Amino acid sequence: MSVRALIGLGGNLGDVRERLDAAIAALDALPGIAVLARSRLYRTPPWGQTAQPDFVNGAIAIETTLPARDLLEALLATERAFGRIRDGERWGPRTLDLDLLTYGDELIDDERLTVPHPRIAERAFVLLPLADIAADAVLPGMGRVRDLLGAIDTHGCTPLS
Ligand code: X6L
Ligand code: MG
Ligand code: MG
Repeated sequence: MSVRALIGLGGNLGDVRERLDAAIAALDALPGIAVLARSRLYRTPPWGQTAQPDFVNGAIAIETTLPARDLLEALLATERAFGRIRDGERWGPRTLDLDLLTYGDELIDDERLTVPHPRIAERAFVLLPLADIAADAVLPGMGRVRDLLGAIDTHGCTPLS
């Protein structure tokens, strides 16, 4: 039994492009995860805490045999392997952020995990890369990626060459 999941990637410290390439390869190498597609990478202005460097963001589609909770743990372990330090600063700069956006068509909402990620529909830095690989995907309870993207402002977000 395998499930298709969508994962958002980002970072804004050091050589993010190189790190995202390496992180995607590391995820693909894990037992139970196969990368199906990857988006372009985008330079995006920082949201939330705006006094920090621009981000590089992307997205991947994977096929996985891992339960959602195990997949989340694999993402967090990969963040740590690529230098992510969670020091309590909520929206601060980071080397690598891996967000579980969707897990099949499941709706999950517990203390560890909320899927689909509740803020996808507002965020150009998530929807732009998602539209590269899953424009026709319907995010459970939210709508089609293409339609969500059409409803927001994407200015300031540009594909890396
Ligand atoms: C008001 C208050 C408006 C808070 C927005 C938005 C907070 C996004 C946090 C917000 C608010 C976030 C990334 C980022 C972060 C990223 C870009 C977050 C968590 N992560 N900006 N800011 N890319 N461009 O991956 O998403 S911090
Ligand atoms: Mg994030
Ligand atoms: Mg995160």
